[in-house]
Amino acid sequence: MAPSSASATPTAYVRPLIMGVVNVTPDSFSDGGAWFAPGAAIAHAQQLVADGAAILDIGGESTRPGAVRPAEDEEWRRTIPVIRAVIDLGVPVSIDTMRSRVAAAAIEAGASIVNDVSGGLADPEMGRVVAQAGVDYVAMHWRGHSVDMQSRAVYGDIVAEVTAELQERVEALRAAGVAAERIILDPGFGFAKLAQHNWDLLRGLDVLVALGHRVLVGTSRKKFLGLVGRSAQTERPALERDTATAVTSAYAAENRAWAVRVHDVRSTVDAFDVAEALAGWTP
Ligand code: PMM
Repeated sequence: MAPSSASATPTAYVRPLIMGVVNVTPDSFSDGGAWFAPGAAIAHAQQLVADGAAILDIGGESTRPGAVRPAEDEEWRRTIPVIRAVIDLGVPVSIDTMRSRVAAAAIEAGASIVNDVSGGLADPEMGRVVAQAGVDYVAMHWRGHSVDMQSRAVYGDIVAEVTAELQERVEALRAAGVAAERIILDPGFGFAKLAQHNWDLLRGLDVLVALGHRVLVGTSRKKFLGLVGRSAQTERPALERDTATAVTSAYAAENRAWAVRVHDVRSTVDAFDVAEALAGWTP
């Protein structure tokens, strides 16, 4: 008897890396400043690694819609001591910053990835600093600072526009000397995007992946995940969006994302385990 499709040859499944978020901020939308004290941030980073994070992303600036920027020295004070403290946990450390001087200090402290939500647009020196250091660089899709970014959430074809705008960033970064293989692209969920834009962008993730760069997906706890189903009437609070995040993480994995950036690592580990079991993967 011919094998049924249910027992067909396992499909190739590549498990994305999980980047665990450590927001050293008093005002992040996703965790309300729970990790603002350095000791709390360090303990949280240890827990994320124990849970399965393969990268730690340390940030000192909240980018929630409407957020006001901290001064550069304040961002430095929030992030650099935490990076120094977590650098020996055994996973690569990423600095979430739009400022080249904070990025340079973080690299000096041991960070090997610069995660810039502005894709180099906020600080003209960023490309040069990253090129000189030879580190990985996440270029996220961005249309301006958080204080008024939602006024720029105007698109015809969002997938095509985000892809084209990221391609422009790649060209600018390469012109600044950043090696193509160091550039990781991120569609920037929630940044200058309304709820429907985020769904359209996630559905079109394969278009961005097809550019050939590694792709990072950051849907974790974002507002559009709090507006689905029965909770659409009353927005679900950020801390109750981890199951929805695990589902979008699994979708990102199916569509060959390189990594997902999440706050709750355990639920995304679960989602990836389930996807692997379905794909017939055995350890
Ligand atoms: N989102 C936030 C912050 N940094 N970095 C990348 N690369 N991608 C994102 O989607 C992203 C980011 C905002 O979320 P947070 O304040 O909870 O960290």
